[in-house]
Amino acid sequence: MSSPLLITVAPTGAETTKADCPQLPTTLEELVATAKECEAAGAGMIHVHIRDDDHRPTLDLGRLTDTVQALHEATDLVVQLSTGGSVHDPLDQRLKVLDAEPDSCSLTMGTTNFGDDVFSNPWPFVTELYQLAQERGVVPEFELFDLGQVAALNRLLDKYGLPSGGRVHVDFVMGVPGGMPGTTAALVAGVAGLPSEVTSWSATGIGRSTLDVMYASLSQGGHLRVGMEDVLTIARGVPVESNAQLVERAVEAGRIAQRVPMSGAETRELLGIS
Ligand code: KMH
Ligand code: ZN
Repeated sequence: MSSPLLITVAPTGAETTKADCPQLPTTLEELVATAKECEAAGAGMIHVHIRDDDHRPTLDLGRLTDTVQALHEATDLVVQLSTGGSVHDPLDQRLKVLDAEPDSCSLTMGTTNFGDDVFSNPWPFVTELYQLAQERGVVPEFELFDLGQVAALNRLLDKYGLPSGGRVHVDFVMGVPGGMPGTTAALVAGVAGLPSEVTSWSATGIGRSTLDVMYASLSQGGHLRVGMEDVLTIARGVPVESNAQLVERAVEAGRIAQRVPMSGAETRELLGIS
């Protein structure tokens, strides 16, 4: 019997330049077209970073609000805004992302070395963002870059209770230089430490770890995140042509594992989004 598979697409990210990767969707038109293609291919949720007119990462509230609206008009995908932004974004601007009223927001459970940079998520910021999401009815996806962040999630839920909607969804982001490796062993250790309140989890492997993490997640009953935020090659030395290509590959891997892609409506139910 087949079971449902949530495929989240993370099409843009904040760390790759348009110059290095012209096929990266950086304008609103490109993002909406990508979202439609990925929904048709089998995605149920989109994890969104936006860019300015020069294709640089921005947390401009007007643009974020327009983006949420445009994605809702064009698709039935769950719209998740990144509160991680880029490694250079200040914490106060990252909190303001919730003013754009997304369905969901990413919420990273601790500070991580991120290549040569630092992705800053001090505990007071994490707790403020979490309580703001609870107040606003925005459903967080807890992003875990390291095993210590699994413990931090236990601590957060113990102290502040359940998110809006009562479901707890987690995404393991693996293989960042500075975070946990993208290996089956690390994923199994992470899953074993998850709080009992967790109702669903997905995983994504950055760069070369992408396939290892995809198969490890399927083997453990997890969901998947794919997209050009996380990987820019479809095979060694072969550039990704589009985000839909990565979604299609995830659908095919899921099919072999007897998993069926979830629609936006099914994803809303999974995540407790009304
Ligand atoms: N761009 C990374 C530093 C998130 O979206 O919440 C952080 C990130 C996580 O992408
Ligand atoms: Zn992101």
